[in-house]
Amino acid sequence: MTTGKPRVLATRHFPPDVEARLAGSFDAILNPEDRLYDGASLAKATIDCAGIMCAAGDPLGADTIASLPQSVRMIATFSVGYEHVDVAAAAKRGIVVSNTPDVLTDATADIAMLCLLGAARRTHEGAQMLRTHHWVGWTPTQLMGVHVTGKRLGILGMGRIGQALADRARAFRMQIHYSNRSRLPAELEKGAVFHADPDAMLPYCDFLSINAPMTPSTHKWVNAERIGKLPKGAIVVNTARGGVVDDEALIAALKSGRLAAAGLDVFDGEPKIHPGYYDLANTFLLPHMGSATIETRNAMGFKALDNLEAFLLRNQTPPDLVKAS
Ligand code: 8YV
Repeated sequence: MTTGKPRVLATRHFPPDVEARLAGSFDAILNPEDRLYDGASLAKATIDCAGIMCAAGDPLGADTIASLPQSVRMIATFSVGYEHVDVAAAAKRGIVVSNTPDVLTDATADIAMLCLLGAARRTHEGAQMLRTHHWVGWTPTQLMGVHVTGKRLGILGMGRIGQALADRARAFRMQIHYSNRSRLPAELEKGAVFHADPDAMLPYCDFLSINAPMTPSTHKWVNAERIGKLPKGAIVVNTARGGVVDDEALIAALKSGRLAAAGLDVFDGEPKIHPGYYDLANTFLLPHMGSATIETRNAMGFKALDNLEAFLLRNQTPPDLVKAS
């Protein structure tokens, strides 16, 4: 039965309130079992679709985009990161792309601070000791971690999430250093030290937090050479994209003690993470939970829908249009 509304395919099972609105506004094809599409099955499933609501990890590279039916006019990703969508290939096909900035800033910055604290204070080891019945009781030397207050935090990528992390870290009296494509105005910089050359920031990082998107220039940016420029015993935090870190180099530095610890929420090739991480006690690892609050996931979905509705129902430019760089 045709509803007369544009057809939109949801590649994933989204929160109930988001799917309810999607189904109200559009002729929605939902994915209640949350099965993963590959490029070929996605192209087949989008026959007669005007829009696709997708998420990070979906296969929307140039090959898939080239094989999408002509009916597809818009891809709205339920994420701020859009490295999974070949925006240039979409533009070539006349397909517009939108993302969901702003609404996940606080939730992701919270998780970055959690990763920082979790790694510094050996919380994985402590929690595991307790839950495996190996806690013999308090001792004066048990699980001594690294102090956070007053230390230097270097932030690679001072966009919305980097700035929100800096705000949180200031409450811990951390000294903020950052590197970004451009220097922030003083009211946003709030006294943080800007490093035009990100490599030059590394010697100042007792903690290094990755808050930069995954691009060809950030791919495996945290490598052995750069880890060597960090102070000995530094801590690396990543809540952006796993591909920004060279896993082999990070794991070697965590094993040798060159780095004290790492707090990671994202991984290259997730969910099949580098097996070397599983047995490393000095890691605090989370399964890509940066935006995982009910409020945030709803807000992301509603933002994706604001964009789809603007373009497909009202013929307007989507408010969060992503342009090919
Ligand atoms: C999302 C994220 O939950 O928005 C992003 O870029 O990394 C996550 O917090 C996920 O990517 C959903 O698509």
